[in-house]
Amino acid sequence: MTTTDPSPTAARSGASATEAFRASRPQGTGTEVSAERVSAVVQAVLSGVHDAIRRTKVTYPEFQGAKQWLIEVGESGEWPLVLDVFIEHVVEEVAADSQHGTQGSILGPYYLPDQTRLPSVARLPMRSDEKGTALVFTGQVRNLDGQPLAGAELDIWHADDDGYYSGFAPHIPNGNLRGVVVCNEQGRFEISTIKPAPYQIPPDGPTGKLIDAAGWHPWRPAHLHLIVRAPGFRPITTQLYFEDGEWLADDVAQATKPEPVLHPQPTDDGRLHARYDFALEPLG
Ligand code: MBD
Ligand code: FE
Repeated sequence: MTTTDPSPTAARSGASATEAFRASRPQGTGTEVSAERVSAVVQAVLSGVHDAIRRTKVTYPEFQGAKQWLIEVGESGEWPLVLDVFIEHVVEEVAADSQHGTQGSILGPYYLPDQTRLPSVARLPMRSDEKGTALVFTGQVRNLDGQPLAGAELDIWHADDDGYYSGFAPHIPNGNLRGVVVCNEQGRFEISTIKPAPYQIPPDGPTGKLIDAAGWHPWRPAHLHLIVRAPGFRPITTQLYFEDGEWLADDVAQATKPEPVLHPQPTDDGRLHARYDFALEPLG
């Protein structure tokens, strides 16, 4: 692979996800955890692994193969991808226990902060020849009592018509199909974009190779990613899927839920229109 290679390879998207994750972390995070907590969590994880080895009678060649795979995940920068695809959904499930309002879903590896701020009626930044079915996404942000939240924000990002994310594929301009939409005084928004394609785990990296070796499929259903915020309210990280979308019932990341699903209707001018309203809970 050369630096002028424009193809969105796993090595590139994986390494960029590792860089994006590092950049998003405050310095020194992690040092405030007590020894009791570290011991409890790590013991539980290790005993789960020990049990799996006993149950499946893992052999020495398999153990050394696993070691090699783990080294490759680190070297390729795919730890954010591996963890968000196979594990984050359970962390989100635990977090959801104490969350009211709109159902959340996982953040995933491709969020980028500080994107272009856009007015309540906006078109996401896109290429002049952006492929895909035009999609108009409208809705309202409210509190749990149904009162509109003026000044709410929708931080939105999604894949293009080929399933690639800007910032993680060198052929796509920075900021493409990403934006922070500021809702109007009634908490309403109207976002023009295109319908994303399903996402495929890159086949050429260690995550894709593991999926292939296990005989699983590498697909996530098409989705919009969102962080919905308003001052004084708990932000919600979620994803919206498309009714009848491929892989909706069989997401490799197990992050789909019945509620956050769009039901797009065709418009007279050949676009799709989807509506979704969000409910935020006050900060505790
Ligand atoms: C994605 O686009 C995604 O949303 C998740 C959770 C994992 C991998 C790719
Ligand atoms: Fe995604």
